[in-house]
Amino acid sequence: MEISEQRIKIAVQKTGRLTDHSLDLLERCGLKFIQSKDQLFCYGENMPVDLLLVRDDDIPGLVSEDVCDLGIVGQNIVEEKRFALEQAGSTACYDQVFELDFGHCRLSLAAPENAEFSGVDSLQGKRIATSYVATLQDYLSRNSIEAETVYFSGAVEIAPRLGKADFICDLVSSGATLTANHLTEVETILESEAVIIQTREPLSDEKQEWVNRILQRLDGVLQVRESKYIMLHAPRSALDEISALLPGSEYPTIIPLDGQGDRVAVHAVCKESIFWETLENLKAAGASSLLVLPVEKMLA
Ligand code: PRT
Ligand code: ZN
Repeated sequence: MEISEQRIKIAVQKTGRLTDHSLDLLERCGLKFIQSKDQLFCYGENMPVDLLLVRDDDIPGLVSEDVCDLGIVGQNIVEEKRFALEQAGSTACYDQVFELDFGHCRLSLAAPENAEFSGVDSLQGKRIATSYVATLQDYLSRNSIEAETVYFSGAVEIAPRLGKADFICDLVSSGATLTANHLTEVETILESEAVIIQTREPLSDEKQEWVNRILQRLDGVLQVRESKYIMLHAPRSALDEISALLPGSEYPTIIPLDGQGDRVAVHAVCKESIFWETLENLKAAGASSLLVLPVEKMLA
């Protein structure tokens, strides 16, 4: 399959924690793909949009160098590349467009269970193993700490047991890996989730239009995830109280009900979860015939 300059290219992790979520999100935006035999490339069948399947660490570089127009990657990687470039006196050529609400984790410092840690000063003069050298350096210099960073490309959690480091700085999600290695999380350096990044290189009008369309659809997909459509009947006099109880909803639609006196139908999109408690409170405020429906698609 040929890679055309005229088509939008999105860099996505080939195999890893972000892959399934990234592909699922793009499919929900209406994109349909055929994967190449070497599995490094996906051709967009129904839109001029192709995917490059790569290692997550390469994604910021590919977007920065304009090989790809967009990329889906963890903030931890985006920040690490940004700090590394800054520390080398350079700057990244991409912008983070928005957060995608998956791949949540944090970059944290952890200490062996028996180690002394009474705050960031305990790191003074110590050795810290990490794959996130630039982010850690930035954190240490912001806190005026002189410590030695020891680079580990993986399995950072075994560094203290090997006698290679006093502390580690690594990604944590459930904390199970730390516990299994008798390590305790002592400080969070960075909160992270998957984000979409966009090149700063100007695009042709046609490509920019497609990029805007994809970003708008992504935004729509993220918005509907929590959104619910709620319908209820209520007396007109209770509308203020009922509107205030509808979570994350702007401008409910009010429809008169034939032959029902001052009772009206209220329809609203709620951008937050609706719990049983919310329904009970609405009922107590005078609402009846409550119905909550999922939202399939939304375009602002
Ligand atoms: O091959 P490639 O370079 O593309 O993949 P990779 O092995 O570098 O990355 P991958 O697939 O492991 O992770 C991709 C992205 O997922 C990361 O850059 C983060 O943005 C995000 N993410 C979310 C995580 C985690 N959660 C996570 N828990 N990345 C890694 N971990 C690791 C962590 O390094 C540690 O080893 O999981 C372990 C800790 O997990 P818990 O649950 O035991 O705390
Ligand atoms: Zn990686």
